[in-house]
Amino acid sequence: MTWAGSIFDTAGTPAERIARLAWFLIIVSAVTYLLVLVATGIAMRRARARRTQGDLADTRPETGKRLTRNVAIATIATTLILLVYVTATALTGKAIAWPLNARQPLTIEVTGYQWWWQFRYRDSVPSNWLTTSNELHIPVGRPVRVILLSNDVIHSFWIPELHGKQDLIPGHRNTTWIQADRPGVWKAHCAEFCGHQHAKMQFDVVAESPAQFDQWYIRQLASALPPTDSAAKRGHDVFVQRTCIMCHSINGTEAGSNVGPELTHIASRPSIAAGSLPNTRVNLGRWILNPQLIKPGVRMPPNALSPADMNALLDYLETLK
Ligand code: HEC
Ligand SMILES: [Cu+2]
Repeated sequence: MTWAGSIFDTAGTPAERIARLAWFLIIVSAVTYLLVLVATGIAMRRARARRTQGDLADTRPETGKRLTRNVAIATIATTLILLVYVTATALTGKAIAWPLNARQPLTIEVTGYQWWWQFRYRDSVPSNWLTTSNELHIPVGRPVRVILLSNDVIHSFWIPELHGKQDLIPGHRNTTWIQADRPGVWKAHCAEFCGHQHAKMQFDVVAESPAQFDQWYIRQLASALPPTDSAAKRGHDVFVQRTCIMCHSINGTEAGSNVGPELTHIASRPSIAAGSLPNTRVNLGRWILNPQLIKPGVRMPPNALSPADMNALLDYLETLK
């Protein structure tokens, strides 16, 4: 499992403004903290110097006046700093609001499931709506409006390089937006504890050129090709005759259930089980045999397949590019 990137390694406007605010708060707070430490140190040295002179309490009137003045200055400075913080935070909030003049935004509906992600790309033509799982592709330079929904409990959508966190709440529609200003591949996380396997609820984010994005989109929209060789054909039969069909969909076959992730193009994805494992043949086999060993409590039952059936099934899944 790889940990997500950094909020300081920004790739888009909202994240960049948030990082700027974070640096501002960190630096001003650090300097303030150092000044307080220095002042405390000076006060302690003075007190000790007085004690060694046997002078326990300094009761001179000018000392009292000086102290009153210093405390007043410090109080005013603290209030001013807090006001500056509030203003900077409000300005950042304004700067990262959805740009009303956004041209040709892409709209993606994100639904959180325990413990995986479903992405639905909206299009003005209904037959061009695309449903994928656990991998989010976006075109560089285009604003993406993200509608956040949940199928069960509260999750949180977080791509550190692109924006702050936003909750996915059952029965409620939240929205946020992202825009990648440079190409990149990132790991994103669920950022709200959502049960046993919350830590293994990640997704891959790929920001690519508009042309590459369009190519990806067209490929994903296509139905799965019917298997050609005999092993893959047998694998297809295993898939539709076993329980898989109750929970998964593969466009172009009779499998059309949405309990688990969409598998039409599973072989094109870099990872499986919501970013928990690299998508290799061995990992796919381990996962299908007993997903409970990889994500205990996961909503997919073990599958005691014969080695021949398993190999055929893996051959078939590998054709789903
Ligand atoms: C009771 C429902 C159910 C059944 C039956 C089921 N699955 Fe799953 N499957 C799921 C769920 C839910 C997930 C997502 C688990 C997670 O990552 O938390 C999943 C994940 C997967 C994944 C990983 C997908 C990804 O993008 O991460 C593959 C591959 C998969 N299942 C294949 C199969 C195969 C093959 C079968 C039949 C042998 C099968 N499943 C049977 C519910 C099911
Ligand atoms: Cu979650």
